[in-house]
Amino acid sequence: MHICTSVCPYDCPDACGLLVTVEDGRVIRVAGAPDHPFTRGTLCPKMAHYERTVHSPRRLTTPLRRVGKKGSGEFAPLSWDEALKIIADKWRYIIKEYGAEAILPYSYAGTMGIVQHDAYHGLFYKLGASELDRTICAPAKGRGFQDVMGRTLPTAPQEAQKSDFIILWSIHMLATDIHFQHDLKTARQNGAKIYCIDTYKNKTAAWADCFIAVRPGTDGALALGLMHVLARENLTDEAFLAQNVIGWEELRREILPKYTPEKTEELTGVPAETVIELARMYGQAKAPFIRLGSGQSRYRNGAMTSRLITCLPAVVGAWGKQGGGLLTSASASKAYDKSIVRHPEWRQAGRRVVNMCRIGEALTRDDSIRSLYVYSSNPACTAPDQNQVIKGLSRENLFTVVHERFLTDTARYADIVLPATTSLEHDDAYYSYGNYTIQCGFQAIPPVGESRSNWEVACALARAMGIEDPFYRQSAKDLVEKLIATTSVWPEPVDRELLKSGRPTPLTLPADYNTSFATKSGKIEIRNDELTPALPDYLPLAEDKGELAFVNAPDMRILDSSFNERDELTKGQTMLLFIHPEDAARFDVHDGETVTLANERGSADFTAKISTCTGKGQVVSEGVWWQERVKGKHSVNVLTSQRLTDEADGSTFYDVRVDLHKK
Ligand SMILES: Nc1nc2c(c(=O)[nH]1)N[C@H]1C(S)=C(S)[C@@H](COP(=O)(O)OP(=O)(O)OC[C@H]3O[C@@H](n4cnc5c(=O)[nH]c(N)nc54)[C@H](O)[C@@H]3O)O[C@H]1N2
Ligand SMILES: Nc1nc2c(c(=O)[nH]1)N[C@H]1C(S)=C(S)[C@@H](COP(=O)(O)OP(=O)(O)OC[C@H]3O[C@@H](n4cnc5c(=O)[nH]c(N)nc54)[C@H](O)[C@@H]3O)O[C@H]1N2
Ligand code: SF4
Ligand SMILES: [Mo]
Repeated sequence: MHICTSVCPYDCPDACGLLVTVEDGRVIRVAGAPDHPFTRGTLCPKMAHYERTVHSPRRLTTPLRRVGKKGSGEFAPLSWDEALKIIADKWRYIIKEYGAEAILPYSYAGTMGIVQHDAYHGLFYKLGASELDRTICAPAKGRGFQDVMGRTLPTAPQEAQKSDFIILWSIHMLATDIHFQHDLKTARQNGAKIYCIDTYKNKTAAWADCFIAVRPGTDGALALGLMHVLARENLTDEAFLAQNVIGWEELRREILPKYTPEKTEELTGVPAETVIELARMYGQAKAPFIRLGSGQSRYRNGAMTSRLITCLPAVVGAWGKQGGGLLTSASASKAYDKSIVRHPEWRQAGRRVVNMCRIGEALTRDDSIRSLYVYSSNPACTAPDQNQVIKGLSRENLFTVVHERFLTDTARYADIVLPATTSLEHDDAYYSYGNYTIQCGFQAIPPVGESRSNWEVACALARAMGIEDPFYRQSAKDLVEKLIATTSVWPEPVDRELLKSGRPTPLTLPADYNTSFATKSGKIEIRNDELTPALPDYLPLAEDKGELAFVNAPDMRILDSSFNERDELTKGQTMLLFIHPEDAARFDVHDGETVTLANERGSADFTAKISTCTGKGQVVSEGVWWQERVKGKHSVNVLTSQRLTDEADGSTFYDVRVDLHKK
């Protein structure tokens, strides 16, 4: 028996350090690594038994070939050599008949490890395949921040320990960034107040000292209302603004007069007196800290909303104050030079680019995509407009390959399924996007069954397609070592011996990282002349049809669709629909009844749960569930749309309206 260090590979901002106990080539226990500076030895309930995912009886252990109808899940095993030959033959034929752009890769962050995440990029560039714009998560949040702050590093979470006023803004911290709790508890012990702004009262909101409910997609107006009060009550930091900020005077003069507390109430549903109270708390705090999640960015106006919220810390001079600032996503990934795995120089000019949020449209518009290669993602479940995605995946003339650990909803539509390793069966280099820590995770056990890592399959397919490049003669470990070498350019020296040893490695932040601003002008750009409009202003959502707003939030038991394989984690109700008592009375809905939500894209069944956790006119459901775990035939994404955000072409999962019918 021995213990190895590792990293949680999932798409979660914490990137916990792990201690993995191995006996006879099997993982028998997984615990948190106490030496991780942010996660400090604890894990979330999902990962506390990661060994149950690694050794799940549901793991795919051999390549499979479809023998039934697409979607039926009927497959027969075949060897790796046979599977690779079928794929290579088919691709050669497709390239000859339709051109290489008829092949489309589709992936996201099933694993956050850089080598396995980016393993296939070079292969598809070399082939000249269509490219995927990876926009499904929250690019609009990043863009909104960047519009104001440029490349300034967001504030480290541990800074919040010294804050006296913290806002958890559209982040379900107890589900999605659970370790931030440690920092908040320290702040709280020192007297800090913690506010939560969300569209419904989830467990994080209940945990906070005060919950403020905002109407979906209207946070931009709330940020403007707060700035209106800050200006009116002289709670701004004029010295900081004069020295560090461009455009404050114009914003104050031209935009803010419109956003009185009363107008803000009308737009956001937040009572005028609450807007005033929140502005005073924020303006009077010595070191206010905002932790901004992604909820507010998944609307048509998501980038503008994020841009407006990003203006707030500048107005009160929170930057640079001990304990103050704004954390959107930590930029620890910048410590590595990912291009050594990705090979952007192999990209071929003029290739078609498909936005992954519009995969449904791309697969159904015409037959121009002839082969889809899916890895590290489950679009049949997690992509918007599920009916259209499934229509596309059902096309008989689409040759679909899915490289997966489990027979997901997407894998069921594959012609060939390839078994993938878990993070404990391969090597990789990781970073966190919620704190400034990086770490490597090395193989702890042999691959389960015949599973192979993304990197191994990318190498095998490159060979099968006649791509003879020395790049593909390296191991994943070689690439990890090269990535470690690239950390030499992070602003401050990285302890590379520690990184090589597989232990959590904190990134030192430059002393002035939150007082000098990495924008073109060197100042915080409330006015940004490169944008239209140059001054930010609220973008209202145009009304769609549908009586109710539908928010589909994260569930604590699963992570996107990952962990659906775990029966013990997913027990209890799925597809629960929170509905306000007045709406329940209006629709004559009772607790526990089955209700159907429908819009122009489709319909899904839910179990009604009458609750004041949600507001009037808005229903909420948590989790993105596999088909086998849902009540009727469809999960939430049958209702979500392929529409994109105002900037950065991001997803708009929460920008949904529906009608409700009783079953
Ligand atoms: N347990 C668990 N952990 C996860 C995930 C998961 O699915 N489950 N997903 C992982 C991934 S991929 C990501 S990107 C992160 C996401 O982590 P978060 O940023 O926390 O999650 P979001 O999905 O953006 O939703 C956060 C909150 O935004 C709220 N919200 C929705 N619309 C609005 C709005 O208009 N205004 C405001 N103020 N709030 C709104 C939702 O109700 C929800 O409570 O979490 C990661 N971790
Ligand atoms: N309705 C609604 N839909 C959403 C969201 C929402 O809040 N509401 N959230 C959205 C967000 S923020 C995101 S980021 C997306 C994420 O959506 P997806 O990218 O589909 O992520 P997961 O559902 O976690 O699926 C990841 C898959 O990768 C597989 N995998 C893990 N490791 C490896 C590996 O090393 N190799 C290979 N080949 N496979 C591996 C896992 O088994 C898993 O099935 O979902 C989005 N979808
Ligand atoms: S899912 Fe997140 S909180 Fe849970 S162990 Fe992984 S990184 Fe940590
Ligand atoms: Mo995400």
